[in-house]
Amino acid sequence: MSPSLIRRLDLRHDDTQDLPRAPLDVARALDVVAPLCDDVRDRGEVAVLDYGERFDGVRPTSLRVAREHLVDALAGLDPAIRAALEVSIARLRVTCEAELESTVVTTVAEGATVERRIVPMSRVGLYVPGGLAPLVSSVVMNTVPAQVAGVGSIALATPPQAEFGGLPHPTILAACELLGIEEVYAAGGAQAVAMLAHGTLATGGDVRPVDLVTGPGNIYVAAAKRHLRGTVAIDSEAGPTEIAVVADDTADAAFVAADLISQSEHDPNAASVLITASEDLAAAVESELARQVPRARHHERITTSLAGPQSAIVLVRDLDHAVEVADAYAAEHLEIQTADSAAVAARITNAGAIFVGGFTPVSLGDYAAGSNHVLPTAGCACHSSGLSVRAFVKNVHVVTYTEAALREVGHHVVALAEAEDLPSHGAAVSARTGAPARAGEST
Ligand code: HSO
Ligand code: ZN
Repeated sequence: MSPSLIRRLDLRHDDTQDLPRAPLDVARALDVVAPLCDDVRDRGEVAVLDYGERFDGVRPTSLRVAREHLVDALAGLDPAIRAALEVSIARLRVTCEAELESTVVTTVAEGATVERRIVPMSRVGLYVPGGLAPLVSSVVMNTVPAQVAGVGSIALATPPQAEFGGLPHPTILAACELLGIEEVYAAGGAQAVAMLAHGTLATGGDVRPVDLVTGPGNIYVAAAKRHLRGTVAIDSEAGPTEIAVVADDTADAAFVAADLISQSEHDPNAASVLITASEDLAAAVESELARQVPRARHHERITTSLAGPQSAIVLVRDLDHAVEVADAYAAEHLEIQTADSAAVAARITNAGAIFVGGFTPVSLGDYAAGSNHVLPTAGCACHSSGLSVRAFVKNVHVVTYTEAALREVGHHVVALAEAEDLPSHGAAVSARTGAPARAGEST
């Protein structure tokens, strides 16, 4: 038998071994990315063009993509791709509209209200990677929640392509036009994130800085987001794709293998992990991989991804152990293909998104499930969420008390202010309620 395309990691008797993880070190990439971001801040568009020339191999005549290129790209779009994009947009829009939180007014006591007002971000920057493939679906996944949230001003950056004379890929431009995004920049990588965060007004350019940068990308994009957090808000760090599948004997090995391959197709650094207690399934998936991988168009990068230390078939003791390992791994995408997939899914706490049952592959979610595919990677799903309308809004508490309502609670404020040795805080209340001010306080 030929050697397996993917290693096995047996945790049945020793589960102290490290889970498969990409050997990517965002902190190390910061050494390169931090000075690059500062250079973009200091030299503006010329620096963005310089880095584009170096990393993307092309220097566009203009960073801003002229509207006519967007219009032409949509006119030239294959009708089948347009139809698919329209379905993808419509499904995601339905989810986003349903998930948009509304204003809540709480009456805390008579005459005392706290309103949670939902306010969209004013201006956001969306990043769409070029990488090994033009991720047109990422245009949809970034844009739709921003638009549904009510963001007034949207800029989108995506790498220039030498093949298209320094313009971004035409399908990406077509999707921008379909979604009504007019401010598109042919800028990629960390330099694009820095350009969006700092803007270029201070260096004589036209790019206004944004309040938030979202979108997936490679390790340099992730490092730039980490470096610029604070200058701008960012969504989660979404690095190379990961899939974990929790499966038992009832799973279809051909489906499991196809799904592992689908995400390995993205990137030699993509991670594919099967978590199972069944040796039979493990063996069946190994032979399915051996059958399916050579037929795949991108078999080289798929083979590299599967063979990497970030990928493995993880053998566990039982389903409980599988849930424990899946939670510890905190996959970007987690599929559950077990006898009662919904019950297992309900027990998972850490995952970017969970795909339940044999007929819900990750690639459905990548394009047209109505869910978002911009998700936290590298274990960040234990503290971060995937992109949604929530990322594009802020909550503002609007507090309103009548005089009577302030009188009712005022003495409690005074007491707590005293406890913190901040008596002037109490005095600001007493000045209104007429309660006697303590010696030495001004009213
Ligand atoms: N699986 C990727 C998203 C994507 N897949 C775009 C295909 N196109 C990260 O979630
Ligand atoms: Zn994908």
